[in-house]
Amino acid sequence: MNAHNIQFHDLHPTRNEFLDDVLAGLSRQPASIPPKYFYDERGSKLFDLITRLPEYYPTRTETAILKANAQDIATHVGTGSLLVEPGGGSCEKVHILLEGLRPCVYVPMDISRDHLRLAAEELAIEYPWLEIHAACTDFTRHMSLPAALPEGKHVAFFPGSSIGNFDPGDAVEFLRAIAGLVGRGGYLLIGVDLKKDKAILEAAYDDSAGVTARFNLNLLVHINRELGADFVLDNWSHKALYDEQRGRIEMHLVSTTEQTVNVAGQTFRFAAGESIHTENSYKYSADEFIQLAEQAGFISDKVWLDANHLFSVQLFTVKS
Ligand code: AVI
Repeated sequence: MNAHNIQFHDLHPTRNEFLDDVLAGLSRQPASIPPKYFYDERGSKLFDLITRLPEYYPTRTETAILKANAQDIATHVGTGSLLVEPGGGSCEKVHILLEGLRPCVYVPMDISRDHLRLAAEELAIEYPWLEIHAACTDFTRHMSLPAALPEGKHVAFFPGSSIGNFDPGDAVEFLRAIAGLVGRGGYLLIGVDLKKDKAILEAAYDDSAGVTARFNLNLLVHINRELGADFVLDNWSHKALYDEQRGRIEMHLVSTTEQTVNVAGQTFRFAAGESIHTENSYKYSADEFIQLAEQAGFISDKVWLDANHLFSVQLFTVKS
């Protein structure tokens, strides 16, 4: 790698944080594990495959919205900003914005170290005029920027409806942290998946090729490898369902048999049919999401939708 316009900041969570989260999650009734641990190297690759599945409409729809409105977005936001992307591990969608926004610095932050490093290095070569500070960090815990960045208007880019993976109360907290990060005069450009027909949603999270199932099960592979656990993969199956009342997709790993699992010297019992809740993916109406963001100190500036109203890209400014 010979690009000179890139710096890498490693703030990766420790093995202890991972272990604490898994032990606490498995001790809960019902058991749950935070979805951020999906993203080891294989998990990140599987997620990239998910984004290209025919059933998984969010990525292609959001990409189309961004492409169709890149100029309008640049007109609203202006150029020369410091562009921050929490969770920007694959640096993929930002390509669409870079020419229009011409940021002075781009700061992708992601928990998946190798994935982030590779993507940032490729981006640095493709855009030699762009200064990149890639930060390997768990942005759900530490929402702070690497030191020594240039001054300037801050723009946070949070695509992919990753905000849907937070419970609404946590989403408000997270958005409040982003508002603090970008400060007065700053912007948030965010992708938000919209409420829609249950069948479309459930197919998106239980695809016919079984990629989402592999992604879900890979969480156990990650835990086995990193924490020395002994989950037997054949004893677990993937389940995704849409809870209309709560407006969320739930993903679970269901124990297919009565079994015990050992993690770092602790034993957990699972009955057949008992599950580990691995992810929520909340869906909002455009107005519901504006109300949520208002609670975090944002004001809606603009909402862009696709023709079928499957997905929204929303621009917010910080309330002064
Ligand atoms: C990253 N996140 C927005 C995805 C989602 O749609 O909630 C994660 C995912 N889980 C299963 N498929 C995709």
